[in-house]
This record gives sequence, structure tokens and C-alpha cells, in this order.
Amino acid sequence: MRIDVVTIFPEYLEPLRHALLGKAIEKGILQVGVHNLRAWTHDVHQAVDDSPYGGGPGMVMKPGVWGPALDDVAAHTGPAADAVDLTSSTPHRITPTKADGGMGQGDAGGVEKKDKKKPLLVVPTPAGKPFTQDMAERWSAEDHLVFACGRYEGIDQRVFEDAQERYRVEEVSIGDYVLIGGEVAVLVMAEAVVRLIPGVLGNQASHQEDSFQDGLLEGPSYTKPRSWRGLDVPEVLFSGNHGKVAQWRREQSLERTLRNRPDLIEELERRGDMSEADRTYLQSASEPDA
Ligand code: 6GU
Repeated sequence: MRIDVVTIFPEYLEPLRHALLGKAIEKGILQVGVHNLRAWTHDVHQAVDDSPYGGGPGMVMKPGVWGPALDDVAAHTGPAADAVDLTSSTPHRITPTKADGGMGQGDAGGVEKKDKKKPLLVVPTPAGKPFTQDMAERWSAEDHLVFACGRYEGIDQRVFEDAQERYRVEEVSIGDYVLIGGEVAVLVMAEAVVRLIPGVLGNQASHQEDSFQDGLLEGPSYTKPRSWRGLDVPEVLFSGNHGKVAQWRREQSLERTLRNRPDLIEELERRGDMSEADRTYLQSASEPDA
């Protein structure tokens, strides 16, 4: 996968070089380009914004700057071709796997790309559709994601109308609060997406049990020691009975979801994904102790 980010604060995207994402870059699974929007300005002041038509507070980012920037990033031309891709912050030890022949899964094997799809242009904005795990999963199968980070009061809307020629465009929000710009939201979304690309996480099974994977939150986890500060690990985890452990984990998930995200329990019921055993357990969990 290739990710390009267009921003007036390229240094904000530095964390993309670290940890899991850095490792994915090193393995050749991920390429990241960060582009300074000011490379596409025409004036000595490198102005990227102007006052809003119709009045009101703040500034709006100029279409004459964003248009050519997005053209160049899609085509890998102009200043977008000059930018060097991010390199991993530190060399990581790469464990060769059977799946990638130890070469990473990038373009290894010279496999021809399928249908040339338009790249996906993601516009981080509090006015967008909510970002979800479902979205992260769909995006993890994309060849090319481009993030357009707006600041101030946003970007002239015509930029996104026009960009439909070259991109599939999605306006996306990471939650019901307002950030100063899209950069931090890009870090959030990129991390959620990249960890789902095959070969990025060490343990391929590890996202089968993520929160949201089955519409429920993940339950609690425990490790050694068995007793710590007078608190004991639940007995069932030592039973060696996988069925009983799975049942207990399901119940812990249901209980935590009911407590922290009752909306998800309603959604599970609506989708018909709640078993009779689930319902019985939730009944008993929501009754006050005798
Ligand atoms: Cl994606 N961007 C900005 N600027 N603010 C936000 C957001 C995104 N999601 C919530 N608030």
C-alpha cells in the first residue's frame, strides 16, 4: 500500500515512521509520502488560505493551491514526485515469513496489479462520516490512500468536487469533537488501517479478537503473576477447558459492552447476532446482586 499525506505541517506526520508503521515501511509493505502543501503556492508569502465568501470567522484554504497539489499526488508528478518517502526511524529486526518469502509483501513476486482503481482521497473533517473498524478493514485492501489535511475553516468545497475526476473521495471524522486540523486524525486512521494489512502484525490471529471485530468490546486480559497485590486472576483461565474459557470471554465482552457501549448491544440485537445464551447472561448481569 502507498499512503500520501498533503499538509502544511509535514513534521506532524513524523510518528508514521515509528514502531509498527516504520516496520511496515522497512518490510516494503508500506510506502509513505508526506507533501508540504506550500510547494504548490505561487506567491512570495506562500499563502494557502483566504477569507471566506459570505463572511464569517477564520480562513478557507485556496482551491488554486489544493487542486494542483492533488493532481500531482495522484499522478506522482511535479513537487509530489520530488518528495522523498519516509524511511523507518530505526532498523527493526524482520522475521522472514512463509507468506512473503522474507522479502516483504510489497511488490514481491512481480505480481501484476488488478484493475487500476482510482486512489481513495480521504478528507479528515469533523463534518465527515464516522471512521469505523469496518472502514479501516476496507481501506486496508486499497493500493493508494491519499489524505488531504485541512486547517482553518476547511478547504474550498470545489476542490473535492473537482477531485472526483481522479479520486474516489470520502469525508471522514474520527469522533464528535473538533481538532485544529486533520493531521492527528490521519495518524489515527493510518495506524488503524496499516495494522490490518497482512504481514504487518506479527501474529496474524491477533486482530480476530479485537474490539469491534464481532460487534462487541474486548474483555479483560491477565498475565503472570497469578496473584498480585492480593488480586487473583479469574479461576476459569486455569481450567484448561477451552470451551469454558471462550464462554467466559464472551460474557466478559458482553458485560463490558453493556457498561461502556450500550448502543453496541442494541446494534447486535438489531443485526440478529445475539444468542439466547448471550441474552440470558445479560439479563443476569443487569440484575442487581441478590
Ligand atoms: Cl477527521 N478532522 C478534524 N480537523 N477534526 C476532527 C476530525 C477530523 N474528527 C473529529 N474532529
